[in-house]
Amino acid sequence: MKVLIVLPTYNEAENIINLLERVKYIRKFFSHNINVLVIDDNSPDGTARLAKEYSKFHPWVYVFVRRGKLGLGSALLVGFKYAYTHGYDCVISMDADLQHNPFYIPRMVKALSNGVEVVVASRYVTGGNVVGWSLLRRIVSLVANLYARCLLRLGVSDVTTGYKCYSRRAIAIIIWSGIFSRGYSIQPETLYIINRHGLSVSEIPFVFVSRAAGKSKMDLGVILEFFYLVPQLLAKHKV
Ligand SMILES: Nc1nc2c(ncn2[C@@H]2O[C@H](COP(=O)(O)OP(=O)(O)OP(=O)(O)O)[C@@H](O)[C@H]2O)c(=O)[nH]1
Ligand SMILES: [Mg+2]
Repeated sequence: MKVLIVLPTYNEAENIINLLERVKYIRKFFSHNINVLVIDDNSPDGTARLAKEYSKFHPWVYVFVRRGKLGLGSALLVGFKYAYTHGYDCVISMDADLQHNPFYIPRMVKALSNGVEVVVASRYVTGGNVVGWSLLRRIVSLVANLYARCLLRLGVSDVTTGYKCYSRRAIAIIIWSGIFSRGYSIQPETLYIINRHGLSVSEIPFVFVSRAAGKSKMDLGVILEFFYLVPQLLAKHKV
């Protein structure tokens, strides 16, 4: 099985090498071939330069730099298209800030091999958790999650997590359906598309840790955009 990790980055210079080293460790013990595609939006802190340096000595790392900050959703879509056209069987979307521990990758890929089309690393199932978030951040996340879940009628506990594993078939359907979100609403959007097409989804418990380094790109604008865009997904994906 050919696995691609899609890593969108914006100002993650303090995290990127640490994360790639963790992936390197997992690769040693994993029977499948794992590559990484970093999609950087020309981060002013030099994330792309660091990733490119690393890729010179680690040929399983590819780096794609876009001209400016074009959004998380559009970065993921670039990664999905790359994975599809390059024949990957399985695609993992992951944040580059060490909140998504690569330790979960083998478990996610195994769940996918058992016939599921999408595996969600879920903070909100038994055994999952969020460590280190303020009360306000927890409330915002829970409300956003509940809002998207109810509006889109998704049977998944955690619809806002960015840590997911997709089969080739799921990726093909997502690309074919088109992604409307430029930003964070891509997380429920991919699940909505998958649900509309009747593909199976499973969740594994996942412990999310708050950022140790670098700045969050989540701000009030991003949150408001999320709440504004989610209802529009209903009209965009009618199938
Ligand atoms: N290429 C690209 N990556 C982005 C963009 N916005 C965010 N990212 C990356 O997407 C991932 C998620 O963004 P975060 O800022 O960590 O969002 P979050 O995890 O919801 O928020 P925190 O918990 O505060 O970290 C990180 O790897 C970011 O660097 C963007 O516009 N373009
Ligand atoms: Mg993050």
